[in-house]
Amino acid sequence: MSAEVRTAHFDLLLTHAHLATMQPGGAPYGIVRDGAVGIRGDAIAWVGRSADVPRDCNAAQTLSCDGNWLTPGLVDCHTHLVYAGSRANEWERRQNGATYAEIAREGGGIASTVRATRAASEAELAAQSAPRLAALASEGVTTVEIKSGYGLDTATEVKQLRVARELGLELEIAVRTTLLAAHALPPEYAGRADDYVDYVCRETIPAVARERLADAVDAFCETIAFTQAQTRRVFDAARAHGLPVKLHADQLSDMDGARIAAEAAALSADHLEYASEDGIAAMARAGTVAVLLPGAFYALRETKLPPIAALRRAGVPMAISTDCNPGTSPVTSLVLMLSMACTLWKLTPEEALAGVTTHAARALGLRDRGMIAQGMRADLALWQIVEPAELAYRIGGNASAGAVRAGRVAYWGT
Ligand code: DI6
Ligand code: FE
Repeated sequence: MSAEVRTAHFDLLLTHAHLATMQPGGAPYGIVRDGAVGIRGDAIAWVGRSADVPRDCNAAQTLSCDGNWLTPGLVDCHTHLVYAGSRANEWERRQNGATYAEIAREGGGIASTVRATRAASEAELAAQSAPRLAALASEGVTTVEIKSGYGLDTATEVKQLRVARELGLELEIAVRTTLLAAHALPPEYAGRADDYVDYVCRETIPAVARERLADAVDAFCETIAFTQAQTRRVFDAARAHGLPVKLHADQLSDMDGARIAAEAAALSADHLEYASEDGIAAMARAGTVAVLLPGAFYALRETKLPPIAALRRAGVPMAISTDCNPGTSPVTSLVLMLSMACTLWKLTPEEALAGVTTHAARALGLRDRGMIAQGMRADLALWQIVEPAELAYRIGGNASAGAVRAGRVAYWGT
């Protein structure tokens, strides 16, 4: 090792920002007042107070944050944003008294989105989905998970995943993809759910794994979707192909989904309104993250609160996400979910912010982001706010004043 002291070099130096680093164990939000962040390549090389920036450092570009707040780039860890068509018409019928079940019997609901998604070309699907991803990105979101699940045949599931990956490259957002072929029963398999699960395990999962199009596999375990045994078969097939799993668990009824997810060492169990104490204890032991989805809770007028106090007591990390989908959560603002999580469920503003940063990253198995710390990926969001709680306090409007993605300035200035 040379003892020579080298001048610090940064490709980008951000100064005069209050930092909500979200590093645990210290000040609330991991706050550093009048802080600075030095970035080299796509990673954070230095974090500290502006006054302590090495005097002899050379920075290719320096930007003052003018006393605004920097947080980690936000992570939306559960979306279904690649789909075709609209369900606004069905929603209007529901407002006028039709029930979800009636609409489903007439071939609406998930089936109508499946028809539109199958019929759309890759270019049409991308064109319809891009504004949703762009809307998230305009509010400081730097990583987005996108699920398939509106194809329900191998070719269309592959098309959805490919479009998701392409949109990430085009819009320069980090996209993680999840195969959700076990989302609903396609019409051609009506009455033959086990045969469809066979097909998913024997054809769809291997095809998607071969093309490396998915980072994880998800399933919907529910009375109106797939049974516990079917869910376990999907998980076994995913494991056989080296893919981690996640689960839509206990959203509408207690299916013991939290425990099934934990037993499979799932990255996350999502929704969880009806999860049991036993299921939560199993999640804590397995290190499975709870992904809570206030948009779906709100849009479905759900009255059963997710078991926040029990999750907190058990020490299960809670992530918050949009669940962006055309049926139960037509949401394209992750920041709005902070308000809903705090107001509807009494999360603290600090828990909510951890839910869209540190814990959301963990729900995707990503250890390189979700925190402002040396060595982390340089994904940062700048906000024109006076304190971090303002992110959850505001309802509407966009306080985003800048974003850095993998070390590159994506936008800057309001
Ligand atoms: N849970 C939901 O709330 C959505 N999917 C799921 O697994 C519903 C999706 C839709 O109605 O299109
Ligand atoms: Fe979902």
